[in-house]
Amino acid sequence: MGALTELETIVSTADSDLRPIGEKILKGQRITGAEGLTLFEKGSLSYLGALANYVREAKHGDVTYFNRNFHIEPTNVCIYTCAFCSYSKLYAHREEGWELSIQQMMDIVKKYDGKPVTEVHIVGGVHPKMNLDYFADLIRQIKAHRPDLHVKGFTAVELDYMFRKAKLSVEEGMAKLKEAGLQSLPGGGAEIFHPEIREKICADKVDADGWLHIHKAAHALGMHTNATMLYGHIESYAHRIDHMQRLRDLQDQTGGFNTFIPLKFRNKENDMSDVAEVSVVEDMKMYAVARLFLDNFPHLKAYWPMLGRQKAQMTLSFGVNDLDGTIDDSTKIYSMAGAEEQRPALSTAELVALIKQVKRAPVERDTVYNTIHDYSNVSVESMMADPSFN
Ligand code: V47
Ligand code: SF4
Repeated sequence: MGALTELETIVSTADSDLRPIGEKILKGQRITGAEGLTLFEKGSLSYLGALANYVREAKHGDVTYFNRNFHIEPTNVCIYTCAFCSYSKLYAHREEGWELSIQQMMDIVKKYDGKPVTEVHIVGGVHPKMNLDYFADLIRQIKAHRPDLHVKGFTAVELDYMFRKAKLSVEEGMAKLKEAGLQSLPGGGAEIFHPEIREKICADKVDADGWLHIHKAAHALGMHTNATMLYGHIESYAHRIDHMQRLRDLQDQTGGFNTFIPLKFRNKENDMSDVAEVSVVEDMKMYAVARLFLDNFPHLKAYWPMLGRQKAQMTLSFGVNDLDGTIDDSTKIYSMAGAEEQRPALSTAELVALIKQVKRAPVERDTVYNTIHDYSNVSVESMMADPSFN
């Protein structure tokens, strides 16, 4: 039996509430919020996986993207008090945290001189003294030193604070950073948009409308952005669907989102340590429903430092087509929250091997998904022996 006929059989023999949803997906039709909720509540892992994999392969075949990147975390001092955060130190206790000068951040950038990285991802706490001019200066210096390095930086939470402090509108602030050289926005700070949950886990930072406004303004300037969702804590499936619905609606208007990244809540060393982490089955269901519901998002990413390498490999059968990057042990956000990877770093050869082990086609991309190199026909052994991939 061919793969599609097999899937048609799975769909036609499914329970009466799941069958019509599967039929819609096979016809390429959009599912509703209520149908998304039914998938979460009633869909078996195998049903969701089969459908999500069908959509993934229809969009991307076996192609699985990664990039060569590193992070800069300017500070973990933060004025906010998100209950799930294991990373931040309040301003009053800032001596326990770190605050990097522009020089120190440029030294990190210079460490990569001559290395084939294509992206720097800048993200950190909201420090009251690191303002818009400070970061515009940093971006200018990075671009002057290395014009080919794509600068992806600052969550909507950091941007909201910077713009308000500078007394600029969102549109003016974004234009200023774009002019300095900022090219795209990461997806952080979204957490769960619904106020019922947001008020409990991160009441004091930018709300859903403010987050979406910042991404809309970036899209209007031609910048691409990502979106995340922090799942697996005190939210319900309905809150997850509400979150994805708001993203899908904005994407219908702008088309500016590249990637959706579900982030699994980790419970170490934070004020929500009493909340149990969800199972691997829940993780895979989350990816699958995201792939099925967010029909207008081109890419679905599993951030491997958070999940660990083996679960990241599994996600490639549940709708995911991107694993993020080499990272080079340059981020602490997840290791501090108890993520699997305590010193996240993968060489290009290791990432390619990881993807090939599950029979997918590894493709190095730039930040906006232009292909840099297709490694499908390159042998892992030859890459392991080549220092430029290690
Ligand atoms: O918004 C914080 C999350 C995010 C915890 O755009 C936690 O390519 C789990 O958004 N358990 C920031 N998650 C990081 C981020 C990101 C990461 C990788 C790639 C991209 C991209 C964006 O980290 C925060 C928050 O949701 N986070 N604490 C925790 N205990
Ligand atoms: Fe600050 Fe971000 Fe941590 Fe919230 S998640 S406390 S905004 S560093």
